[in-house]
Amino acid sequence: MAHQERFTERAANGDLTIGIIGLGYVGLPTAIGFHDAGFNVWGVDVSQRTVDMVKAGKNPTGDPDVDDIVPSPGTERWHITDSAAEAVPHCDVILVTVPTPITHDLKPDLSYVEGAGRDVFQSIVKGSRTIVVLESTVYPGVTAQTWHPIIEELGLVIGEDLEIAYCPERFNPGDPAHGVRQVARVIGCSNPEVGAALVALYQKLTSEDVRYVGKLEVAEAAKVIENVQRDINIALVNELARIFPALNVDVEDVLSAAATKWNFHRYTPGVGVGGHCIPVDPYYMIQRAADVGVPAGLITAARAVNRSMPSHVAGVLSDLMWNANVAAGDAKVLLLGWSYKAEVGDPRETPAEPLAETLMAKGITVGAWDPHLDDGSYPEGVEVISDISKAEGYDMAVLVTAHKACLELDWSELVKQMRTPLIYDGRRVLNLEELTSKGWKAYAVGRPYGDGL
Ligand code: SAJ
Repeated sequence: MAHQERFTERAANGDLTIGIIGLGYVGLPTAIGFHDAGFNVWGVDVSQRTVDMVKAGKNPTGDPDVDDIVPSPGTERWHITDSAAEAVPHCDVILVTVPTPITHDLKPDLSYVEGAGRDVFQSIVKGSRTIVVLESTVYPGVTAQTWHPIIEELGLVIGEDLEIAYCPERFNPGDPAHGVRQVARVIGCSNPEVGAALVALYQKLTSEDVRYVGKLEVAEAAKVIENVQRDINIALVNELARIFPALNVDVEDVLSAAATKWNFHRYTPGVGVGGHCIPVDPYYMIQRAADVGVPAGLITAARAVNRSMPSHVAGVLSDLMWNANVAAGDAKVLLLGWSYKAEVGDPRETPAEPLAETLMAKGITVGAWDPHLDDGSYPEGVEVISDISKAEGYDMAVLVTAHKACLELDWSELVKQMRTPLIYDGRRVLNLEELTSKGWKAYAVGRPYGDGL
């Protein structure tokens, strides 16, 4: 029986050992998912803190959905280590789920993909045909460009010692409806038989569609443009959120009206676009287009619009406090929420940071309260508020992250703690009329700000 057929049969029976390199937001739920699906799992992470926490049955990620599903110590078929060299020889398939951030000058940082690849390939057993699958978000060509040189340098042969494939993670932190067991997947691989074998494997993980889509580059491109499209759509509503107030029209009224059309896709303007996906992945596509000399003007322009939102909002906040006679050198702003997204504790690329920095550069004092983040998550200069009932003497409250905890604040109490009762809804999720009735002067992104409500 051919290697792939045997692999497919073993996948169907859960009789495979799966290695996961990188136990973060994506890797840990993936390891748990394959373990729950009956497979033997080896989880590997370079962070001793992560390894220790997972070994103790604790969740080192910020995603609350993982809190109570980490297998307890001693669970069978569940092995955690900081050494790829220890894990790899046990594994039939190895999934690489390491970060692919951008550098300070907005270029793709592939060092984690390279490092994890080298750690894995160095420990591949010759002739084993171990399948190594990259899941991290990259751009077309990266898997081959990054890993082939290492494979050749180590004298390994694809098709004999190992196979490589790409299966993008599609994980939505803080969204239990779209966990690793409920999302459709695409698989790219130059060898269709290996692609088919991986389809059989991932079908054991997720209840949704799993599809072999052809060569690696197709799957790499699909993932990155999924997020490029989202960034462009958000940029459109953010640009409209700057145009319509100048026309004395609330952008949310316009978007809600337009959304009555059957194929209008509803997005919401905000103080900015954060996270480790949406504001990052477009730079991969921009880089790849530049590599081949094709302009990516729309993708680049959308990034510029979204990146400009924090400074745009900082300017509006300054105007509003000026109009309310708040003394320029003495103004204090309270940020409600800091995490890039509601219900998760993740400050990566959060728009709260450039917003705070722009305000502080104007001499404005900035306090921040986010019950999902620990006190060490904030940059220098931000006054960390651990207990919102202790926040006194602020002139402007800004809803930055639509955490439930923010939406459920006692606004009648908080307004009494303010020196000036100004509030700015940076995510268009608050009931501005209700806030006004409680004594606030309420404003919001994309809403005309004549004299408040
Ligand atoms: N945002 C807006 N307006 C919107 C939607 C989002 O300003 O209408 C902002 C959010 O506040 C946040 C940022 O954009 O700061 C990103 O939000 P997101 O909902 O896209 O959340 P992410 O970054 O966790 O995106 C994940 C991604 N999942 C994967 O990469 C596997 C993304 O592909 C998903 O489309 C997204 O979840 C989702 O669908 O929620």
